[in-house]
Amino acid sequence: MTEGIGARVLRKEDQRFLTGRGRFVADLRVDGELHFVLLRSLHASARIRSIDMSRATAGTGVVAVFTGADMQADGVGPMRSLWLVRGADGPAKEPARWALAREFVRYVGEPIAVVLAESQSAAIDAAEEIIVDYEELATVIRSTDASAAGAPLVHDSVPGNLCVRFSRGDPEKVRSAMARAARVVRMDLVNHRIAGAALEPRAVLALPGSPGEPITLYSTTQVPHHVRRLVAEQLDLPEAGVRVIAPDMGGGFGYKGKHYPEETIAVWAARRLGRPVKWIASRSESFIADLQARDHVTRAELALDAYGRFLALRVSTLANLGAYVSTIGAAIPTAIYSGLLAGVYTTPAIDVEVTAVFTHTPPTDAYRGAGRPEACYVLERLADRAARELGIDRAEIRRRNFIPAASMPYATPIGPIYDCGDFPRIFARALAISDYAGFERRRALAAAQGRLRGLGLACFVESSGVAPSKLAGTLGARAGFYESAEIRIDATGSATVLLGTHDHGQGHATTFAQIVVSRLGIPFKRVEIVEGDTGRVPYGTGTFGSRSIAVGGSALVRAADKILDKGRRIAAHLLEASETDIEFSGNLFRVGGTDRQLSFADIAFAAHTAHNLPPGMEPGLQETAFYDPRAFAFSNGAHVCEVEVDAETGAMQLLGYWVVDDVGTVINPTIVEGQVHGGLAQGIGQAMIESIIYDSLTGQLYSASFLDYGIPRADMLPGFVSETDESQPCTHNPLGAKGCGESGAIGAPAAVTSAVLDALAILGVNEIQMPLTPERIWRAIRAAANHPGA
Ligand code: MCN
Repeated sequence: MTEGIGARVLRKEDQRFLTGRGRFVADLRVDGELHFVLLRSLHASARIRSIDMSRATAGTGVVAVFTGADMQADGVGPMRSLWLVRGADGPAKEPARWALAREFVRYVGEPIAVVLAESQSAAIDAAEEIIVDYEELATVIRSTDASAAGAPLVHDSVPGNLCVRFSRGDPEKVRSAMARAARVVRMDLVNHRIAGAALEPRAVLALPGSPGEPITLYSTTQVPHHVRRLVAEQLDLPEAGVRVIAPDMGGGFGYKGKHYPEETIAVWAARRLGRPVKWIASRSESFIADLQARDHVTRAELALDAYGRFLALRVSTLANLGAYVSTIGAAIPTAIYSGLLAGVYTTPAIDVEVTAVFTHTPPTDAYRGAGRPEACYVLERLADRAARELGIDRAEIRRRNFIPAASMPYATPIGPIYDCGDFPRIFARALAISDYAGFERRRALAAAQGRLRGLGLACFVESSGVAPSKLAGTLGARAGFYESAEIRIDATGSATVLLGTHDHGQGHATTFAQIVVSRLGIPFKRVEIVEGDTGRVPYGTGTFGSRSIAVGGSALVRAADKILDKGRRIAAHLLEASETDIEFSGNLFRVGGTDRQLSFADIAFAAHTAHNLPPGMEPGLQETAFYDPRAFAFSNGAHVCEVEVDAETGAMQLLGYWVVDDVGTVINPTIVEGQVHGGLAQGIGQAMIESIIYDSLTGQLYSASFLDYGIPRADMLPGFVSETDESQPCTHNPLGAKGCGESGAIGAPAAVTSAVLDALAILGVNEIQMPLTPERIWRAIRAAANHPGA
């Protein structure tokens, strides 16, 4: 089918975007709208003695200035997390977090007051007139300092700044395996903090509506239904009292999939003033006001036998949650990250402990990969180090430890059960397309010209489509992880599909339509996809964790099956045949073995006119399905890359990147390629140049603009060679599809670091921490035993 599943259909949404007809929050202009600006904390830790707003309030064009006290007086509740993961000593601690600070501020950038004015510039000017009398308090910025005796407390109610201690696995088994191992490889790893930095900064617009109507909140969010619920809870409104619309969005990358203070402030202020209110983040504001990610410090130990087989793994990670628990901030480094520490390997004994702590920094939460790049980084760095210490080729040590395809389904010793996957095959293909065998020749050629060439490897398994709801519930989630899809067929046989997911660059309008084409035979151009509006889509979970295809797509298939069931009954009635004799293929209902048939459009017409339906059947053709996955869809892949390092300057160039992904059944190969490429760019960005850096005493952000925060640019990236392998479709969802949106970002940090260390090995460099900036590489070379000048 040229437009169905598997076809390289061009993205239907691009015509609109490429001709400037996208509709983003900042494009929306409403009569009488006010602009708001937030006054944000200058200090990482302080008590607010007083706030003098008199000059601000008197500013030209200023309509109102509010603080946390005003929200408190209105009974506005705290920001709530959706996943308070349960740890060894009880659930994660959730100290109160207010949309506007009350008495204390706990990170630079925390909102303190909101100024609403007739123009953005008037609001900015007025915000500068607010005088806050701060009593500065001691700070703790680094996670490694948070648990130290006598460390300042971020919240008086949380001793030791400990949010949650989470463990998995079998410490005793690991201890005994370590005791009899031929070798134990130990590493200290830092997975540094990064920012999302989407093209479009966050923005909100709230319309108060007429009395009795819901408030409408336009927001740059990936999760409109979560935001509806959380804002309604905070403002003590029914969910029906808030309609959340997430229009076109210039990227989300996970960090826009969480509930933000500005959303609550907008709805509250619009109700209070009875006027539309709008906020658009500036770029530098985004660096202090958006959620950040990663920030792990890990000690990892891998026990091996003399043949290089992994016997046991012990991982102890300190995760920096920032000052508060964000929407699913406590679940990412615990439930999600730790569950993937078996990776693609057969390690029989694993012991993981994650200590998640509060610090005086902005909260951390999901960002593309969310826990999985961190897990991949730990395992792949260990595999490389073990290979080097045991004198085994890096590819060979992986081959000796892969979970064989024949062992599927495979129960890892830490919980997750992989339903399928052929890791050795994916890896072998990645080595083949990258000409692994010819690498030493390329290295020698480069060496002859004075350049250091290195090759990097990384394999990963990813838990796409968080699932099932019941498991998440046992792990402390306050939300389900199912998805809903509704298909409405009109009298012409065209479809409108309403989904609880949200597109912000993933091409849903195209791929979901392709599924409808394949399942119902409706032409591609007659399928409309609707997402991102709680007023039109009654229920939904949203888009994050590469779940839209595995969970949303499955809900869509289920809804399509219901449409077909009804269509079959109508066809049987009209063709005077038994329902069991009706076959559906292409777009035709046919009595098996005959030429008696009706098209899908004929059936739609019959359903809508209701002139001749089976007795008792309701008119119309419209079905809804809710799909709660039985398990994660375990995508997996292998990355290979090659770099050259200039030993004199430390400059590194990425020369080639090859990746093979198992994302199960591919709906649209072009879109999957695009998703993988985008993820690679972000993973490479983290490896090479991106870094959020705080002053370790004051908590001031040094990398607060694109002058100081590096992002990957096209000239840093080689042409990617990416392939998919569809031999292992997901066994428990009806599409056989696994997510692909994060794959690239998961393997890249490990692969790039692996390549740089390989290039530097000849100089005696054993270790380097990301980001691999020229300065870091140059310093590592200078410190190495065999550096050129030594
Ligand atoms: N797809 C497919 N075949 C598969 C798997 C996926 O054709 N076997 C298609 C899907 O139909 C969808 C796209 O690939 O059109 C991505 O699907 P999926 O892997 O389900 O991921 P989601 O749609 O749930 O998107 C979320 C994921 C995440 S978690 C982040 S972060 C991310 C990403 O996708 N953020 C993005 N990709 C992004 N792409 C853009 N442009 N912008 C972002 O913010």
